[in-house]
Amino acid sequence: MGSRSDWPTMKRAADMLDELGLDYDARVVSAHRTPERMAEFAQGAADKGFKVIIAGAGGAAHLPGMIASMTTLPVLGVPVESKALSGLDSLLSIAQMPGGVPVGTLAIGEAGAKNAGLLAASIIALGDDAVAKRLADWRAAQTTAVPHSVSD
Ligand code: RP5
Repeated sequence: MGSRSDWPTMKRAADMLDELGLDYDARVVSAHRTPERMAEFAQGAADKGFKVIIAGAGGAAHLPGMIASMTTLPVLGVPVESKALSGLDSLLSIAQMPGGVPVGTLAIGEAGAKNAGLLAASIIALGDDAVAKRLADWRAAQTTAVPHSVSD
């Protein structure tokens, strides 16, 4: 994430990964405040064994796109809700990547972070049957938990 202040949002992704039993690193890597840290992380991520990168940032949110420019790992971008523009700035900054460097963009805020965790699990599940089973069980439990009426 671009700032420690993004953590309350990005923790939703971490919670999801915890629930599905996936390992992760939760790092603060700012595109504009720590550009060298960002480059070192993005360029070395694949060699270090990372499989998916979830990048959350707010405002002029160039972090996901910059990371995606330095790796071919899948990058999932989470637009963090900003004070000035409620995250619309973050969303457009992350979603409107020019053709050639993709960022898979999620919804603004906590729902986007949660779904980024789920989507990362889906990607990992393509090559890991145990993760695929946990993910399928989680989705089934979510379905079962939906009541048929408001009095249930
Ligand atoms: C972005 O600026 C961060 O991702 C964060 O969402 C936003 C504000 O950062 P702070 O000023 O709270 O550190 O880079």
